[in-house]
Order: sequence, then structure tokens, then C-alpha cells
Amino acid sequence: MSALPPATLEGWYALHTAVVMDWRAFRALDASGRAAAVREVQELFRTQASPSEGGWSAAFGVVGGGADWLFVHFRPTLERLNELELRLRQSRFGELLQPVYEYLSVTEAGLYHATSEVAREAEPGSAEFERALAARAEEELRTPHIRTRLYPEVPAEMRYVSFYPMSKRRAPGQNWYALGIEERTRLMRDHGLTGRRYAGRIFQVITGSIGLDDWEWGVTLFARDPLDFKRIVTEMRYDEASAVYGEFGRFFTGIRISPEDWPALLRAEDAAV
Ligand code: 76R
Repeated sequence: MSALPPATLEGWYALHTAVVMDWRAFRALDASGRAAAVREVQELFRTQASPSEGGWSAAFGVVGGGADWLFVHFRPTLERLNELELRLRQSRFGELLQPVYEYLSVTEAGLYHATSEVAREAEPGSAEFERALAARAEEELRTPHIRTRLYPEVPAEMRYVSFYPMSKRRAPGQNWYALGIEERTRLMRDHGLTGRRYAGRIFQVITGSIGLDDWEWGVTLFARDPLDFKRIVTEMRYDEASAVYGEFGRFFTGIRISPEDWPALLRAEDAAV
């Protein structure tokens, strides 16, 4: 019998796009062309910071990482994400950009604890199990803790971002997906305990991407001190869930860009609006 997956709750879809800028093409524009490009990017991130349909968009300057900017978008549907993606690409500013890394995922809360508990009371797969688990998921959905995970709002003073995709290993003797639900629940509880020691310093957004993109999760961390990224990721490497089962993709580290920062970043003060 296959191992029992944890029930999950999903919220906003997420698109992370790291891009490089064609600086030569930007500099080749005349002053009014540069002004128009700057105005467009400012306007886009100003209006999309909290769109009426829900979600948000933010831009970050990437330090190293082979990219200039990282755009992070959360939206209630794939359609809205896609519209936004196209709008950005079709803008004058977007014409100067080349994606180097894109990642599609959806905010996710894995209900390990609830799934384990329900599995102790009812046979997994039975109607009773499904009913009890759906009821627990309903309850969880109403808690502020889970709502924050599904509809994350980043504390304004956390200006730094760290984004990377990761997966859980499937190797002989090290297969996360073959572990029993009780064991995975224990490992995730330990993981959560480490995480909670960073409460107020790190804000994590976990997005699930199984079936959507190359890795299994996107990890987006926000902090007021970039060294807290190094501290938490180091500490977690020693937690069994990461030490034995974690596999990591490319890391991007960035600094939040406010709409009014663009002219100075682009050295286009003459284009300021
Ligand atoms: O208590 C809870 O409800 C949340 C417990 C919790 C879960 C289920 C939690 C807490 N995380 C969960 C899921 Mn997390 N997290 C990471 C990384 O670099 C590494 O080694 C791992 C990258 C960090 C830094 C981090 C931080 N977490 C997940 C998942 C999904 C796995 C699955 O479902 O199998 C991944 C991939 C993942 C990875 N985690 C926390 C944190 C922090 C700071 C917390 C505590 C914050 C909080 O309580 O909300």
C-alpha cells in the first residue's frame, strides 16, 4: 500500500521570475523612451502591490545570482497570473528583460498533524476518513495561522528575500515518499520547532509545485537581516527533514524595490515621475 499523503490546503498561485536586463538597449533609448520604461515599471508595481482581486506583486534587486531583478507575484487564479506576466512582458520595461529563471507554484499548508490524527481514528481511504479529514481541513482553514500561510502578507520592514526551490529525496533508504505518515509528521514537527525559533525574524512562504514546476516546493523567506537566511537555512540543514531528505535548487537573494527606487536603480533620475 502506498504511504498516506498529508492533506494540503492551497491559497494564492505564485510566480517567481528572475530576469536580466538588457542595459545596452536601455541606454540606447532616448530620454523619453527611458522615462516611459521607468514610468511603466513604477506604475505596474504601484498598482499591483495590492490588486483588487487579491494577492500582491513585489520587485527585488537580486544580488549576484545571475539576475538583475526578481519579481514575485501572488494571485488567486492562474489566469490572473498569466495576464500579469503578459502585461509585464508587453511593457516597454518588459521588452528590455530576459527571464533567467521562472517558477510556478501555489501557497500550501501541509496538514501533517491533522492527517496523522484522523488516520488513527479511521481507515485511510474510507468515507469516514475522508469526511473527518475534510472537516479538520475546514477548521484549519479558519485559523489565522493557516490563513497567513495561504494568503501571506509580508511585514513591511522585512526588505530582504531569499527564494529557492527544493524537493524531498527519493533514494533507496532515503525516500520521503515511502515513509509512514507518523514519521513524516514527526519530522515536520521538528522542522516547525526550528522554524518557530525564528518567529518575528523570518517570514516563510511555502508554495507547493508538485505537478506545476520542476521541483516540489518553492521556499520564499523574508527577513529584516539577511544573515538570518544563512542562520535558519544552516540550522535546518541539521534537522532530519532537511539533512536526510532535502534537495535544493538555485538560490536567489534580493532586496525589495519600492516603486520610487526605480529611477535611482536605473540611473535614470531624469526619467523620474
Ligand atoms: O506549525 C505549522 O503549522 C507549520 C509547520 C511547518 C510546515 C508544515 C513549517 C514551519 N514549515 C512547513 C513546511 Mn517550513 N521551511 C522550509 C525551509 O532550507 C531548508 O532546509 C528548508 C527550507 C525553511 C527555511 C522553512 C522555514 N517547510 C515546509 C515545507 C513543505 C514540506 C512538506 O509539506 O513535506 C518545506 C519544503 C519547508 C521548507 N518552516 C516553518 C520555516 C519556518 C521559519 C517555520 C516556522 C514558521 C511558522 O510557524 O509559521
